Order: sequence, then structure tokens, then C-alpha cells
Amino acid sequence: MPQHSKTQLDLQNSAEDNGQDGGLALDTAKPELKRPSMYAVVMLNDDYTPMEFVVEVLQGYFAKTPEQATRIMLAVHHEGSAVCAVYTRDIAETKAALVNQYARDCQHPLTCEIVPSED
Ligand code: TYC
Repeated sequence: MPQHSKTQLDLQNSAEDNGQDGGLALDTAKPELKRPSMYAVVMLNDDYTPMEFVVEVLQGYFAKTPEQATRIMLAVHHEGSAVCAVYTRDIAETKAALVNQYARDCQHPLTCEIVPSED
């Protein structure tokens, strides 16, 4: 038994030990551990944007190596679309908006969109 008079913590601990909490809610809150929803940035094909421009965008905005960027660009070119990267929603929205604005500024029709991803 501590020498000092009982603190709130002493009372709480002994109440947890012996069930004498008088019906008070003494459980500590469960930590929030939910993972954030993830979104893929998907690049769309078009007939006009130069391949070199797409590769430059993939390197500059998505930190791809020249080899990775070329592979993704060719996947878009041949299949119509491909995932550039997966992020939380705010980051995915920002990346897509930045790429779309840059392409527009450069007068290319290149477009990205975001789609929910189960990653
Ligand atoms: N299809 C374009 C061309 O032939 C190249 C291209 C690739 C455009 C990927 C957009 O997201 C894209 N010049």
C-alpha cells in the first residue's frame, strides 16, 4: 500500500482489479488503427501527346526511372490506360491535378484520373 493517500489512478487501478468500479466506464479508448483508403492515379492514352512528354511527366511527377517511365508510357499507349502510382486520396488528387495542369499548360491532351484502389 502506498504511503500517500489514494490518487485517482490508485482508485482506478484498484477498481479495475476488483471489479468495484460502481458501474463507471473506466476502459481506456481503443486506438484508431484503420488504414486510409487508397487511390490509383491512372494515366489515359490519347493520339497527340508525344511519347517523350509522357515519359518526362512520369519521371518528374511520379519519381519513375527512365526505364519504368517508358514501360508505363507504352502500357498506356497499347492498352489505353495504366496505373502510375497509388496514394492516399489527397495526394492522388493533387498529383492528377498537377499533371493535368502541366499537360494543359504545354498544350497536350494528356490526362490522369484517380480511381479507388484496394491496396
Ligand atoms: N499515344 C501517344 C502517341 O502515339 C502516346 C501517349 C502515351 C499519349 C501515353 C498519352 O498517356 C499517354 N503519341
